[in-house]
Amino acid sequence: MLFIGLPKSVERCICGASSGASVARPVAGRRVCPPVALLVSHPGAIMTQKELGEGMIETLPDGPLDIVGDVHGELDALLALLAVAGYDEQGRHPDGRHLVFLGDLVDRGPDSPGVVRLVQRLIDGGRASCILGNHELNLLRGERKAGNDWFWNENTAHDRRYHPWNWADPAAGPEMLAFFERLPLALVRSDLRIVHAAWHEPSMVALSALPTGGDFGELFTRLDDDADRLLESRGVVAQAKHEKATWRHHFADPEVDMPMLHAVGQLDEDRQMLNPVRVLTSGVERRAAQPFFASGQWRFAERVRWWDDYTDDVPVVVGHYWRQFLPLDRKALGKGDPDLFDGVSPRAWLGPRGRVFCVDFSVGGRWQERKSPDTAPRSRLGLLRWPEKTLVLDTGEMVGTVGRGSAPRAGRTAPARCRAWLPAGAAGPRSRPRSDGQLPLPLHVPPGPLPRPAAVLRW
Ligand SMILES: [Mn+2]
Repeated sequence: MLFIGLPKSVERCICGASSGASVARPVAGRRVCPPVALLVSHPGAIMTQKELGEGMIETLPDGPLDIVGDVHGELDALLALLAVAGYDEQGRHPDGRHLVFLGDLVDRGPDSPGVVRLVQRLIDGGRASCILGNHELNLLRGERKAGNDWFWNENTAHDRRYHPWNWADPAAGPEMLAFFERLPLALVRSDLRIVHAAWHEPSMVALSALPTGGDFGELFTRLDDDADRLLESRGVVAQAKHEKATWRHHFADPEVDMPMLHAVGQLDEDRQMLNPVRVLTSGVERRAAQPFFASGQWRFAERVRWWDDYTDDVPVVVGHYWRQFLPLDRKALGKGDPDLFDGVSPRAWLGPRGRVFCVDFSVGGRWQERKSPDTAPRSRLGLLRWPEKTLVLDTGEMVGTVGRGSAPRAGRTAPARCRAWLPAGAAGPRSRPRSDGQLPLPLHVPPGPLPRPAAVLRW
């Protein structure tokens, strides 16, 4: 088991939920609050003799890294990015760089099976590492979610909007799931932490207190079941059901004047935060102040900027959150929740000490951009160079990041804020005025047409 930089004990409720429970009894050497003590000591949580830490958190190799954001089946963008970044057909880099994939390789885009095959081949060749994203986890759990019918082959009406796409070979399904099963939840070394959505110390501690088998999908389901039992015993489920009763026929109607359902919001927050695998792969959520409509239904709990509470020395790199390299119409992408990056430069390190970076630039929405072939895509697939801290994008742009390592200042919650950093319709970062005065602007933007992906790399 490997936990770098974790404290021996915590002085607050490690579930992180807003229940306000006090620190109570030790479990597996950690001090945890009563609900989590109940959760981790529940017989249903014990699966096999294997320790959870084993295979969940792995060590990054030494040397320079190229950390690639969520690919979401966009194979051409990935091939273009690798070519731009200087990788050869075998995934070798002249400077010995190592690729790290942040998870969410699949769904929505035109060639999820192709992306998985490529990344698997890079990993088998020792050229790359990859962590588990929530989209891979959905497949491991057997969940049918928007954009993942390429795997299930059920030709669902909802997913026809993503066609044409390459379907998974049903015979290759088990092998693909076995590949996802081998992916760790986090990768660490002394100068870096890599996780798909959130580095949330209480969840890390909770994971370390749990015994498990090697099956993430099964673990996830058991953690959910345990959380449900706990919340039922506390009456939260009954309260939420009562609240929902009046509105149950209106949850998919964006026009209805939906009131805030507080118990439903609390239940959603608790279900998210009591499952540490959920927190690491899909982030920290809290009861919302107001209901909002997103991805086809009313919601009462929202994602929060967990990085605003991250004050550790070791930087964290994540994907998952739909950052906008150029301003995008979030509503058109089905995202009705508040934009966590509102007013923050897409090149900015996040949090009070500028120690967190998100490398997801919304290429998961490119399937929709492709429907307007005359318009250049505004989404990007990007990689973050470490330790250089520069961004390389599939379009050939290379830009610096800003705001890392700034000292904490009173009253300053997010570094490198710059409102409306690019007006809608503006050209790329070349035209951007330097507003932060801290780090260099674009290092290099190649002239001429964009690189042709498939012609450069063949796999
Ligand atoms: Mn994700």
